[in-house]
Amino acid sequence: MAENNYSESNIKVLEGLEAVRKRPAMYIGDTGERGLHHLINEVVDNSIDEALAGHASIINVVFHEDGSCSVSDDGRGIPVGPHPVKKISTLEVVMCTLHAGGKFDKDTYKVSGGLHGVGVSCVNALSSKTIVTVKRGGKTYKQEYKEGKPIAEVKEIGESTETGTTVRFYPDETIFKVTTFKFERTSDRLRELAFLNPSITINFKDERDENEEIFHFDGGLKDFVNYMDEDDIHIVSPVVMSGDGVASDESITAVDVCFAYNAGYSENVVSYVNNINTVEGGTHVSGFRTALTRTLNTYASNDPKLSKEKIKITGDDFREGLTAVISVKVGEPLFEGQTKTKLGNSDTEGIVRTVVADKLNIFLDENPAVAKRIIEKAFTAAEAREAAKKSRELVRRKNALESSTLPGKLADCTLKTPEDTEIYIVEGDSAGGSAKQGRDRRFQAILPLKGKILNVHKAKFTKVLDNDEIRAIITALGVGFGQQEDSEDYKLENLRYGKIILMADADVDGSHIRTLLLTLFFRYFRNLIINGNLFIAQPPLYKLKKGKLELYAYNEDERQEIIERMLKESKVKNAAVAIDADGQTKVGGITISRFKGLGEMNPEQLWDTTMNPETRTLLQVNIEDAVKATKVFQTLMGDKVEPRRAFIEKNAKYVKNLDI
Ligand code: 0RA
Repeated sequence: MAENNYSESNIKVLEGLEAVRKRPAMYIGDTGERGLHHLINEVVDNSIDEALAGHASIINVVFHEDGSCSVSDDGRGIPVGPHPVKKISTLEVVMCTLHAGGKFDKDTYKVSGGLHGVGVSCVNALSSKTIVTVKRGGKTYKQEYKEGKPIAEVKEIGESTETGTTVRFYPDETIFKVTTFKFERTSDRLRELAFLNPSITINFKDERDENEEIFHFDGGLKDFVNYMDEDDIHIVSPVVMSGDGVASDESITAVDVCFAYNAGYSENVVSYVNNINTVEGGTHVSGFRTALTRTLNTYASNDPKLSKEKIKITGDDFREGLTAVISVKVGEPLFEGQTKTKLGNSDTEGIVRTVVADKLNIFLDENPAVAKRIIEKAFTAAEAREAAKKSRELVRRKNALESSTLPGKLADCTLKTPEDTEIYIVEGDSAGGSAKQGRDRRFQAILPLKGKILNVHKAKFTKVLDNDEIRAIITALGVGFGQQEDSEDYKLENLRYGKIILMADADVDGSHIRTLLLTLFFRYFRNLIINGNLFIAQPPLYKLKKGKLELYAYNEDERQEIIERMLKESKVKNAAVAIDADGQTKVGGITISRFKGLGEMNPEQLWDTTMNPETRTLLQVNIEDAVKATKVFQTLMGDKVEPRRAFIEKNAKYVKNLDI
């Protein structure tokens, strides 16, 4: 049988893919929902590469009713003939060899990612079944695999006048914790790819519920910036700057940048290298920032009307209200940083700087009215900054120690080693009091906050700095504060606690406060999120009491489970539900009470349910997708009311899991 012929020639290959099945997390990050959706990215990336090489323009992604996902393109089709070195079909080599992908073809545009790029063979290895169909040279070919191993040779199954590749895979249920694909998670990434690559059309269809989207954006990055700012009003409409430069290894670096200004005060810059979101920034981002500051400053100083003002405009002033997308294509990218999402190539900085400076100079000369608006906006920012600095200096002189002492309401822990310690940022004085009594003071510090904190999306930088609650957070954390993740004022090594835990009530007010705090961290302490320091405490929603036994439930399903268990143990059938005078529900002798606020729990209960590392659950906040986070905040906190209402209505039931 064909299978026998295969085992021999493929021993090495199989070893490679067995390693992927043994340690999937090493190749795709994790085996949860994120890893599952990573499989799709991996396959789509191959089709995008084929499109960037100029051979494909349409990509179809389908979620099938049987739980599989297929990705097809109208490219050249993966070659099916014998591989020059391995002798077996090239298709089989691509599908069953680690790192082969489409990337061994030296003539194609080389786009190798840091996060992706483990290849379609990994997807194959982690699927219970994969079917590849190739249309090429007038014929249609097919090969099928089980757990990454071919179950037969490549077969010719018919004729075709078209060309292209279809990969359909069934994620392995023995490897992934969940195997249900989520439409939103995939559509966000596909939309992003369509913005970044305007020559491509991506059709996305979910056959499980007939959901369908077509992503094609002729405007490219301009459309992307408009999408990011869809809930804000533009003062300066999107400006596009594109060009290229030669890198030190003589490959071409392509640069595409688009920026706009909205009426707000925060900065929204997202960046990509070879279509990968560089959450931690890097040389392409610093090249853009330097060019923007220098070019705008030079322009301002040449203008006699503007130069008579004595205030110096800084980079921060030019970034208030800035929304920008930076996309570069680099031959051999070096990815650095905590999550390998920071570009390290030093020559990229100069290339981006030159392209942006040249194109921006031309734009400013041709559009003096727009230039004037940008400079005036930056001047206003600079004036506000200077005024706030003066008032802060006055305050500081009055109380010389003020900025270096820890806030009075911080109950610090005794241990001083950040790896062991954590700080709870708690809403409200009464909950703060319970937390102070309930904590383990050796390693847990408590910082209670009063009422609602400032909405930093709407506030000027200087106003943020002057807010007492925010100042208390800044001094307690000790890392400094900055608009940028690489800001000079920002020293991660000075962080005083390894875990920062946000603790708020489980009601609407609590969720609002949590959103405001998340906005603050997202805007001004983004490094702490990237570094994995930020968490959300999960207080229980219900207490169930039967006689002496008290149990806590964190959601409705758990509540139901506990009730059923308690009823079964006491052999009660058809228990009647009653609501007593304090609004507590009683079922068969079980009293069910809903915790409205943290303040309702006594210190021991708070420790048992929410603070004891042995029994609590913490939700780690991660920047899965910076664009999505930016959009969520923009919608929740932006200028326009209608989209905010629509978002809240649509997501109300998910808000408790808000994961930025
Ligand atoms: C290697 C060589 C050639 C195309 C591809 C790989 C290829 C790979 C994928 C993966 C998904 N879609 C794809 N489309 C093409 C080109 C060889 C040639 O025709 O010269």
